Amino acid sequence: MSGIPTTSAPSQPHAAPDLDTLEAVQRRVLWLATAIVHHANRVRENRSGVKVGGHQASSASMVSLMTALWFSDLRAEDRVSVKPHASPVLHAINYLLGRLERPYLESLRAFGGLQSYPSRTKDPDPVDYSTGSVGIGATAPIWGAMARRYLEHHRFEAPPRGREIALLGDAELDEGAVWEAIADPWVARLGEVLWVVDLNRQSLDRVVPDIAFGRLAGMFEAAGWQVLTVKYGRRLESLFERAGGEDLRRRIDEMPNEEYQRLLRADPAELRERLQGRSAGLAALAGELADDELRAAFRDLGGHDIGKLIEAYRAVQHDRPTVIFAYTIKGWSLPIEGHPENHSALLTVDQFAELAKQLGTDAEDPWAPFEPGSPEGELAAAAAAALARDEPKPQAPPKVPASLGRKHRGKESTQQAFGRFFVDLVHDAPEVAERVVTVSPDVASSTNLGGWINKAGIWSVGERRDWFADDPQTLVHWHETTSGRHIELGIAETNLVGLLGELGATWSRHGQPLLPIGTIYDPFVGRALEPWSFGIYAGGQSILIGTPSGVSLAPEGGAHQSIVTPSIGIGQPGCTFWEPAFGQDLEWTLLHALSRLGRPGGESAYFRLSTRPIDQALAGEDASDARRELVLAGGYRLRRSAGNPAVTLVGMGAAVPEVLRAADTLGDGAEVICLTSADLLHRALRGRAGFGEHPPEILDELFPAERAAPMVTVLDGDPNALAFLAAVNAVPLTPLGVTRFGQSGDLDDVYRHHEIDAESIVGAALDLLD
Ligand SMILES: Cc1ncc(C[n+]2csc(CCOP(=O)(O)OP(=O)(O)O)c2C)c(N)n1
Ligand SMILES: [Mg+2]
Repeated sequence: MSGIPTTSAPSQPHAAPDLDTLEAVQRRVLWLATAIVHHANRVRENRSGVKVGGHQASSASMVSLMTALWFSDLRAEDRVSVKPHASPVLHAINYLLGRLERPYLESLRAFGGLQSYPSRTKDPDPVDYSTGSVGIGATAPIWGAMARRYLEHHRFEAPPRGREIALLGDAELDEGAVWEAIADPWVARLGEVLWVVDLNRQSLDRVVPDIAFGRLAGMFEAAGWQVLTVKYGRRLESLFERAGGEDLRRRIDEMPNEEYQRLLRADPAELRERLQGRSAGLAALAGELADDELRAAFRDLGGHDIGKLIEAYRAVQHDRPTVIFAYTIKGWSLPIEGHPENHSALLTVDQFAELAKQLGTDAEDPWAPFEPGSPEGELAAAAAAALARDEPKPQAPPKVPASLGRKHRGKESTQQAFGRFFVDLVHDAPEVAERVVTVSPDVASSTNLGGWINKAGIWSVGERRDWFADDPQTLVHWHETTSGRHIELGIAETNLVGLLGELGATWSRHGQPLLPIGTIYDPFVGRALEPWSFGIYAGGQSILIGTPSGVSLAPEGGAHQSIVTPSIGIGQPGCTFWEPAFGQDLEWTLLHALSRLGRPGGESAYFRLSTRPIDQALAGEDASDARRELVLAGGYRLRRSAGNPAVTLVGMGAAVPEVLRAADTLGDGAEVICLTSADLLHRALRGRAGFGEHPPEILDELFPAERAAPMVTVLDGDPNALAFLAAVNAVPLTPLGVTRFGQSGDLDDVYRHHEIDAESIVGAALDLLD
C-alpha cells in the first residue's frame, strides 16, 4: 500500500476506569434494555393482537461492550453504528445520559415512539447511524469515514474527525456487503474505523457452525486490519494460571460453538462431567471449584468483562482499521441465555420479576434514574458532559442554474448528453461543480464520466503517482490526489450505493452539503437495490445514474439489458425517477435533481439513460421556459393531433423515436406525449384523488379529459410501469415494453423482437381503434 499513512488518534486519554461503578451501570443498562422490550410486549395495551416483538437476548449480548464504550471510552467526535437488535441498549444508555425523556421508554415500536431498530431520522434521541438491514449498518461508518475525509480534503469546514465505530453481530459477517467493503483498497487506510463484533456464536435460527473466528480474523488481517480479541474474562484467565488450567483453556478453545452453547444450558453436574471428560488435570481443577464457581467461570467471556473491554478499546492503533472480536453470550444474565431459540424469546412476567431481584431493581418502578450524587449518577453525568456536542447547522447548498444553455443538435444519446453536462457545469456553474462528487464502481469511462474526470481529477485517501501521465495515448487521465472529485471503487455495486448514501448525508451529519452522483450499468441497479434504498431511508440524498439501460444497448445482449428498473424507479420512496429521451431534457432534469440535494426536505433522484443516438430535432427545438416546466413536471406533448385525437401514443426514454415513427404512419389522428418521469405522473394521479401532496395539473396538461382517446404506452422496460395512465381518463390502454429476456442484435431486430418497434405500435393502436 503506497501513499501517506493516515491516522486518527482520539484526542485525550481517559482516566482509569472505576470498574465497580461501571459494573453497576451495566446492570442498570441490562435492566432498562430488557424492561423497554418487556413493557412494549407485556405491559402496554395491544389493540391489534399483532406481536410487538423486540430482542432481549440480542440486547443483553451487547450490554457490556456498549456500557464500556459509552461510559469510559467514547468521545463527542466519535460516531457509532449499533447492531439493529441492540436498539433498546442504545436507548437505555441515552436515557441514563439524560438524552432521552422517560416517557419514550414505554414507546418501543409504538407509532411515533422508539423505532424497532436505531433510526437517525426517526428516533428522538441521538442515533448516529440507522441500522436494520444486517451488514449494511455495519459498513456505513466506513463510508461515513470516507465522506468525512472527503470534506476535510476539500477544505469544507467540518467538525473534528473522530472514530467511526460499528458494533455488529457476528452473523452480520455472513453478509457479502461486509466483505465487499473490507476488500476495497481505500478502506485499509481508514485508521478511524473500529468494528466491535459481538461474538455470541448465534444468529437468528441457530448456533453459528463450528468455530468461525480463526477464518474471519485471517480475512480481516489479509485486508490490512488490526485484529484484537477479547475472549475470556479475568476470572477464567486466573483459572488458566492454576494447575490444570492449560487443559481447561485447550478444552474450551477447541470446543465447537454448538458444544459451548449446549454446556451454557447444562446443570452444574452435567457441566462438570462433560467439561472434564477424561482429563485428570481438568477434573482436579474443577474439583476445587464449587458448582456456582464452575458455572460462573465457564461463562466468563471477555465481552462481558468491562475491564478487558476497556483495555482492548485502548489498545487500538489508529494507523489502520481495527476489528475487536468480543466473545459474548446471547441473552447474557437472562434465563434465556445461550439457548439457540432465544432470538425473539421474551421473558415471562415472573422471569422479569426475578430479574429485578437479581439486578437490585424494582419491576414496579422500572425507569428509576440513578440517584444524583451516587457514583453511577456521577459517572453518567461526566459521560454526558464529555459526549455533549452541537448539532451542525446545515450550510445552504449553492444555487443550481435552471439551464446550461447548450444547443443539443444532431444525434445524441442521453448518456452522451450526461458526459457533456459536466463540461458545461464546470464552465457555467463552478460553485456547483465544486460540490459535485462522482462515484463509480469501475464503470466511470464506460458511463461517460471521462471528461469530468479529466477536469476534476480522482480523489484518493493519499496522493498516488499516475504512471501513465506521460503516455500520449491515454484519454482519461488517472490523476489521483486528495483534491480530486471523482471516487473510483472496485466492481462493487453495494459499496457504490453505501458511499453515495453517506456522501449524500454530509449536509445533515456535518453541515456541509455535497452533490453526489453515482454511475452504474442499469442492469446492476437490481444488485445494489436494497442498500441503495436503505441509504435513502437513512437520510442520504444522491443521484444514481443507471446507464446504459434496456434493450436499446442492442448488440450488448441479454446479459446487460435492464427490464424492471422503471418500476423500481417509480416505487422507490424519497427519490424521483427520470427517463428523458433528449439531451435538453436530460440537462434540465439533472440540474433540477442537483438542486434538490443536500438540504432539509431534499430528495434523491434516479436516472435511466441510454446509448441510443437520437436525432435531437425530433424534440422540436423548443427550449422555452414553458417547455422546461413541463419537462420538470413529467412530460410534454410532442405532437398534437388535428382535432380530437383518435389515439394517444405515450413514449418514454429511448423508445420515443419509435413512437414518432408510428405516429407518422397513423397520420393526423395520433397525438404523441413524451414522458420524462413516469414517477411524477403517478404522483399526480394520486394527488388528483387526494392522496399525497403532489399537484395534479400535469395530467390536465398532457391528457385533458376532452381529448381522451385510447392509449398505447411504450418504453424500453417493464410495460407495467406506464399502464397506470389508463386511469387518468379511464381509456383503453395497451402497454408495450419488454417482457422477456433479450439477446444480442441490431437495434431494429431487437425492438421488433420485443414488439416495441414502430410497426408493433401501429398495430397496437389500430387494434384499439377497431
Ligand atoms: C439483510 C438482512 N437479512 C436478514 C435479516 C433478519 N435478521 C435479523 S437479525 C438476524 C440474525 C443476526 O445475528 P447476529 O448478527 O449474530 O446478531 P445477534 O442477534 O446474535 O445479536 C437476522 C437473520 C435482516 N435484518 N437483514
Ligand atoms: Mg450473533
